[in-house]
Amino acid sequence: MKRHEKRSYDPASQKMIQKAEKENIEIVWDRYDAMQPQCGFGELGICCKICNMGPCRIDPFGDGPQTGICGASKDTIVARNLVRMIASGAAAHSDHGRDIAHALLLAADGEAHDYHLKGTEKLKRTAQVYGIDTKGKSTEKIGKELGEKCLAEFGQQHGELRLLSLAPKKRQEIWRKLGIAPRGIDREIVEIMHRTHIGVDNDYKNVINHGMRAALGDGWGGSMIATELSDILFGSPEPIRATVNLGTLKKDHVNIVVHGHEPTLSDVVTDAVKDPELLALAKKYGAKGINLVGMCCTANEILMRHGLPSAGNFLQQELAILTGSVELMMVDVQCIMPALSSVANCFHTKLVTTSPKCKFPGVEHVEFKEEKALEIAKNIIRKGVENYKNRVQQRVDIPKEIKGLVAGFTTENAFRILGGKYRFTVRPLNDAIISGRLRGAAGVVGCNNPNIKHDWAHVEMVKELLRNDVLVVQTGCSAIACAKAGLLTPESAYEYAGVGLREVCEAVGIPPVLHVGSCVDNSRILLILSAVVAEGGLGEDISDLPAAGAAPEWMSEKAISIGFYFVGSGVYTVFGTPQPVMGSENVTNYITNEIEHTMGGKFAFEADPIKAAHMMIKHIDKKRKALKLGEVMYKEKTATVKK
Ligand code: SF4
Ligand code: MSK
Repeated sequence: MKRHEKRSYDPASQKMIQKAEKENIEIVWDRYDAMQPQCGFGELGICCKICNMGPCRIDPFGDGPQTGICGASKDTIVARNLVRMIASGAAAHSDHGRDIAHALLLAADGEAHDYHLKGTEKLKRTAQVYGIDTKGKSTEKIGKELGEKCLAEFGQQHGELRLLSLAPKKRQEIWRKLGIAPRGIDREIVEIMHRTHIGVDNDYKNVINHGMRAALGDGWGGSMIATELSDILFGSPEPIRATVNLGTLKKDHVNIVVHGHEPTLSDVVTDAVKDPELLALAKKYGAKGINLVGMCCTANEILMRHGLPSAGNFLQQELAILTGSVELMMVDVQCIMPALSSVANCFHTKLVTTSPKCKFPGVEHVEFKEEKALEIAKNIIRKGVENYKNRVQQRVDIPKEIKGLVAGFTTENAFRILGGKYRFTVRPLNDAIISGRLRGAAGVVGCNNPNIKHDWAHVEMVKELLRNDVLVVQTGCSAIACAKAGLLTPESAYEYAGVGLREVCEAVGIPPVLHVGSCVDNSRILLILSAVVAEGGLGEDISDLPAAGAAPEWMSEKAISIGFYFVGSGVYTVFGTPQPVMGSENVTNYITNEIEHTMGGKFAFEADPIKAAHMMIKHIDKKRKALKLGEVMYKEKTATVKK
């Protein structure tokens, strides 16, 4: 197998990897190779540099030191490092949620004229959860009260986050009994930093249980606030057809890529590119128009709400620039590789940062402010349009690969669709599982990582699940990976789904894989699971459901936080490569085994996606048995999957 084929499963990416090699441009896989062998202590999680007596490291072979200079055991060191990853991941998601709440307040106050509260139905429903009396109040007044209440939850010191009340009652009781119901979003993150300071918490289970509390504050707090308030501000997504992969870039258009996470900028950019003056300017420079595409989770935001194309996922950010066709890439926060500036320097591509939280040395910064959103967005687009004249057409090389997909599923509309046109109910989903037409459901989410062939694990895992009648729900870069492989269309049910799943997809006209958004939108999956429990017939808690989760190509600290809030909500969750815990048998055993007795969910690590899919299927079958459900309806498979 050639090098580019080993690096990516996606033919479009393979072409750009070859181009990088030919033109001697260093990209992420080259840096990954140069980093080998990677630090074994880091991989095992047994290096500590929390204080200046260190750095300390535990000898994994037992010959050298078995504690740090302060006496911290490997269990303590591993647990502390792990929960610090949760702190960072939860902080990233939650800060995103905070920014959306801030934008909602500005919009409600009339200070951010370019935003309007579009999701009025969701506004009322969410206001109710927060105990806001909506009677006789204007949309703006309700929005303002809701925004204030959500913002207050970041610094809340006592009590519980309001959105926890959306979880099944039994789950809420588990959290209370274990003392891990999050009090305030920031509070739990700060407490991680305190507990993991030199000389504080050295009981690994106690450390991890608090990490779980902070992660729950992400899933049922910061991330859920981000999702719900985004739906209120920008409107709830509806199923929508779109396209994906590098082939969405256009040879004869000004190509603008929005990359990062927060929809406050990208949403307004979707309006800015329609500006007649900018379109005329693009024509003046010889382009046929302005082509706006997304990258990573910003792609998911504009894909879900506007049907705009996604040029690719995490490992394709440099590859988009390598096409030579990108006039401008604007970035906000998270998953933006520092290497982008050097790759952009090899082409005419202009890189523009927009968040005060994410600047690059030597890269133009145009600060985004909600109060002047459209004006700033147009200003940035103009820079891209003006850069078209610098494009070297001979260097343009856009892979032809492009695939259609249907995105835009949400907790609410997935219910409506599954329940028929006018009903908001998951009854048909529950019935399909109870009857055995569907075996169960799985959430497959997360990033890419050069330590696994790009997209391969996502695609193969999902195909195997579909083939075994498991309905798949996706977010983030995982959804983009499967969309590129053609799995996110209703038609794909004929090729990939087992007989039962295909029947369900045919009956309701949905793809076998439901794309529910970006990484903060994993909170939608929590709400879908809660709705399935509430509908009845499948147990009393999320941990009773024939369901499982996976992050087969994870890389970010956000993925760790997501994993922990799923396990803490009762979900069996399989990560591809292990979390950095293997240096402590105790911590590994705790999170992959023991924790199930208290939380109802646990982790597993398996890099082979087919094996991992079967671990999930086995778990689903175990839950079916516990619920006394019969066997799955159809034994024969319709699709054949190449391994
Ligand atoms: Fe070493 Fe302990 Fe300091 Fe960590 S906290 S660096 S183990 S002395
Ligand atoms: S962008 S967190 S690589 S999913 Fe959300 Fe993708 Fe993972 Fe970033």
